Amino acid sequence: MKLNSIKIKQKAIDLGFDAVGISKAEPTLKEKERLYSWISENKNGSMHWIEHRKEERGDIHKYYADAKSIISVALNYYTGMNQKNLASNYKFSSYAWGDDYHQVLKKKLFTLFNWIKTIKKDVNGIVCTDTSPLMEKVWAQKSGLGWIGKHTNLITKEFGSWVFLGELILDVNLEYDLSFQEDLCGTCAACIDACPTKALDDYQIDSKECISYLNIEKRGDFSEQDNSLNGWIYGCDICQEVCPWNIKFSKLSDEVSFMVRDEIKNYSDKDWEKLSEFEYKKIFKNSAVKRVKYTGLKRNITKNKS
Ligand code: B12
Ligand code: SF4
Ligand code: SF4
Repeated sequence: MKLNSIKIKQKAIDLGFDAVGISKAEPTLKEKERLYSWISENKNGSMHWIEHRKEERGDIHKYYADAKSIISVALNYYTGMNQKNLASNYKFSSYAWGDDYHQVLKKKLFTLFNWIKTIKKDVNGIVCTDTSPLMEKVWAQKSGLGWIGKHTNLITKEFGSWVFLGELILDVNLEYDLSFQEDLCGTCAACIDACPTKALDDYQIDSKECISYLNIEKRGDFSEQDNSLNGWIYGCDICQEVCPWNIKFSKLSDEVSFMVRDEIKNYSDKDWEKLSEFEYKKIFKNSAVKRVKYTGLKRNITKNKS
């Protein structure tokens, strides 16, 4: 069998990905400039890891010199439920209700990569999701999966923005998809208006103002100046919940590992307030919530109480 884009895309869908597209690894000069100016305005806050590897983020060949093709995948995580279905007023973003997406996507991407290697032995590549130094939304758009909305997330026409992104970068040429050219936000500004901390400004986010940054990425204690978390103790979904593309086009995910864990669904405010480290470790085994550690989650609960 000869390796070609149609077969790769079919295999990705067979493995459970909801969308897949392929783009040529080429310079991203405009996006690099925007990234650099975003960093120079300190919109990354204390996420210095973005700055430290900005050259790779802005130039795919600085990250992987032999890169020829980028296979972008999206995996839908919409469970059909929202915050109103949870017992507590302390809110977890739905992206963290189930198993850690990094593990779920990487497993599927490695399976895809190994399958490709059975067809073409000498192909080399890198599997990425979230933590690798590349602009995933930019590549997803170039691979034709959707557009970057005013809330700065990648929106697909088929599933809205409740999708995780991942990539398989290969050192071989393939046939490429057309990049997604349209901006289907139009005159809508629902996300900008709904953001309680005013973190959004037309296609850009000031992370320092964003609740998701404050309760996940910010280390140490909160300062007087830090925004209210508005009840969120892990992540924030507000700008995505109000997006008409999510309201109209969300579809239930087939991925059972993303379904909400019982404790996240049923725990009361009191249960979260008296959460022990032992319980924390048990509830959040293989969960993205581990990123904040026990002390981080307790810090977020305390900030919401005060
Ligand atoms: C840093 C980071 C964050 C930061 C900053 C978010 C951000 N929007 O950049 C914080 C902690 C706030 C965050 C929060 C969230 N994140 Co996050 N995050 C990342 C990460 C690791 C890097 C993103 C990055 O490079 N940002 C820097 C900016 C400059 O890059 P960019 O957004 O790609 O840049 C484009 C736009 O900003 C725009 N732009 C910039 N300036 C200008 C100016 C003009 C005029 C225009 C038109 C455009 C424009 O163009 C840039 C490039 O061209 C990615 C994974 C990855 N490796 O890409 C995940 C990622 C973006 N996050 C993800 C998720 C799920 C979230 C949350 C939804 C989680 C949650 N529920 O709490 C929130 C969403 C908050 C929000 N409204 O964006 C997903 C998004 C999936 C999707 N459908 O898009 C990603 C892709 C992870 C993944 N693998 O699935 N995240
Ligand atoms: S995640 Fe929440 S705080 Fe951050 S931009 Fe969206 S609505 Fe605003
Ligand atoms: S809420 Fe409106 S402006 Fe914001 S991303 Fe969705 S369609 Fe675009």
